[in-house]
Amino acid sequence: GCPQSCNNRGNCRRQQPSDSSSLAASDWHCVCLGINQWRGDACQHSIEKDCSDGVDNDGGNGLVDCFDPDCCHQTDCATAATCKGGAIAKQVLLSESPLPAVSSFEKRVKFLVGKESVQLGYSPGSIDPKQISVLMGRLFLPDGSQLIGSRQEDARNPSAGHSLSRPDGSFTLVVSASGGSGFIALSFRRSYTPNRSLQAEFLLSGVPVEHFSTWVTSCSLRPMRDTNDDFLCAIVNWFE
Ligand SMILES: [Ca+2]
Ligand SMILES: [Ca+2]
Repeated sequence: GCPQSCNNRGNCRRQQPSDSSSLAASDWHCVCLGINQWRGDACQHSIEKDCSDGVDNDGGNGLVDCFDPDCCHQTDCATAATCKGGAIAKQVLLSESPLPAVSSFEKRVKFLVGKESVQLGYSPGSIDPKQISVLMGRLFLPDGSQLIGSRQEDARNPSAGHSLSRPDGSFTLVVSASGGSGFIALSFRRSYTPNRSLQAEFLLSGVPVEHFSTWVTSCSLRPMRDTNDDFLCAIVNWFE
């Protein structure tokens, strides 16, 4: 059945299984009642309903109006900085001329960096082509909101530039673990009121040595504010 019986805020539906032998729990899902009232896999979270009243309507996440990702699809917030997401890598790639079939990793990921691309503010020479990695992840708030408009960079190498997270919370960052340390100081910053930002930083080590590898973690990072709530969570993959 559905998680927490949809908390009586949704209808439990079963997807037609694509494979008739599978009766996995994930075949069941909640269709939340009402439009823009509840979300989450068990309809357990309310939504910021009014995006211009100066009030945190969903009461739980501390983010008011255009600071709340719920509001980013509303016209009230069309120009808000917190609703500005980064470029989508696939779309940038489509505007590039195709590469030769055999190209180095550096050549294949180079398109991610540039004025019209995913990673902004890059100073030439700040990424060592021999140490290049691409970091991908998604950012969520504890209530399940996908966090758009977070700014990521390697705090140990800020001249390599930064990227912005997209409407689905995903981000991409090109890094290089040069300088002998092998560490990346992955830093996140995102406004959550007009004067305050969520900030988090954590050290990543063990940049993969294999040609392609994945490193997944779920983390709980704490913001610089007076609460015990974990605010950001990222799932991070390395590709090299
Ligand atoms: Ca509001
Ligand atoms: Ca809110």
